[in-house]
Amino acid sequence: MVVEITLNQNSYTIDSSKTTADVYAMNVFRILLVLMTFSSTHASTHPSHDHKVSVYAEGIQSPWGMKFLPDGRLLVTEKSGQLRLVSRTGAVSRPIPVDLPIAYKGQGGMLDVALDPAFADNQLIYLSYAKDEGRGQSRTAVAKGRLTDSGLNDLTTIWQQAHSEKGNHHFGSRLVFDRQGQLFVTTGDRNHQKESAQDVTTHFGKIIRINTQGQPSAGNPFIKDSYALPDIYSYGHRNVQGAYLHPDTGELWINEHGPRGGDEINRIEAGKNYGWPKITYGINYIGTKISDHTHLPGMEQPIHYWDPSIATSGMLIYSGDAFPEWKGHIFTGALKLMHLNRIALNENNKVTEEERLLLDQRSRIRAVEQGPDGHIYVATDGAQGKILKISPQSKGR
Ligand SMILES: [Ca+2]
Repeated sequence: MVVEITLNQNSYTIDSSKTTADVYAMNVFRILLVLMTFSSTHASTHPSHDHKVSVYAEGIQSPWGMKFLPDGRLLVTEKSGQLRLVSRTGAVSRPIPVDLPIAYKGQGGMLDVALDPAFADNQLIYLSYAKDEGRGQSRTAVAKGRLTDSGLNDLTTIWQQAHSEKGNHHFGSRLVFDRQGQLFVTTGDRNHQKESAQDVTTHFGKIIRINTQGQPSAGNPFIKDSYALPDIYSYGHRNVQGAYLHPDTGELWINEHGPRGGDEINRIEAGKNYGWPKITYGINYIGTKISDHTHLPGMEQPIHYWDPSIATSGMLIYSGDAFPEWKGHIFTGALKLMHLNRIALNENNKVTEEERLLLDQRSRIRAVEQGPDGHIYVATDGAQGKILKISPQSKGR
């Protein structure tokens, strides 16, 4: 049984079976929480690590993806189709133009950015974007280019979804390199194609794994299957807008938007089916059912789900030294419920703790990254987007 308790800007979730002893322990825990809330002048720091929040950079238009360069500058995508470089002191560069056919509408636009594993030598970057195909059609695509002092050059699209679709919803899309130098691309079901998330002859609702030329990675699960698309790594996803390589295991972890209820965190394994829309913890926005099932054979259960949906975007599994108590914790941006969500897991990947950070910012959180200093950097959505920096409160740091 999962019990969520929301108190004074903090939310705690504890896992428990239904034994009397556990219910008793849970009640004691609840009472302790209430006491903590009333005895603390600043309850939002409990049980959290002490931290402070500052504005690192501002005036960025709808930041979507960001990565730190080896020299410490932060490269940020703007959804409308430019890049910005943020200096180590937080100064924001002029827009760097990106010459791609970007469908900037609704959830579409320029999306994520990844650095080539050999970026320091080759200056190559990868951009995901909603590609405009005309007549209201678009598809998720990935481009590759060279970022130099003169701008972004040699730009070519190396991968795109096999089919385009109408509408402006559910493009994904995060870009993450694995330890073999292969690139994960997350997609969405484009809203109109939710049944296609189960169909391995389409790229709707899939996680893709390609090499730096845009070709299917050797060793992909369906590469010898003449029926399935060979670049598919996993399927049955709705709209994956957060992804991170686990710092301990090297596995891909993701978050995905559910419908009304049912946003999920998933640990991705090659060839597996994550269930959408056959199984879900959510319902349609108008209140009607999507499926009678939350479990079915052959379909993976999420590590965690949120009901109500927080509207997930961005993901970080923390591995720095600035916040020792947060090592291994999962940070997820929340668009709709406007916070940075922190989750702790035990050794069996069961959620033991949940906290909502940055609630007082009242901002939709789009992206989260760990800085070279181990501090946590968060991009807020909107025309006047900011990069917020979360730093340890303790003196001497
Ligand atoms: Ca699922």
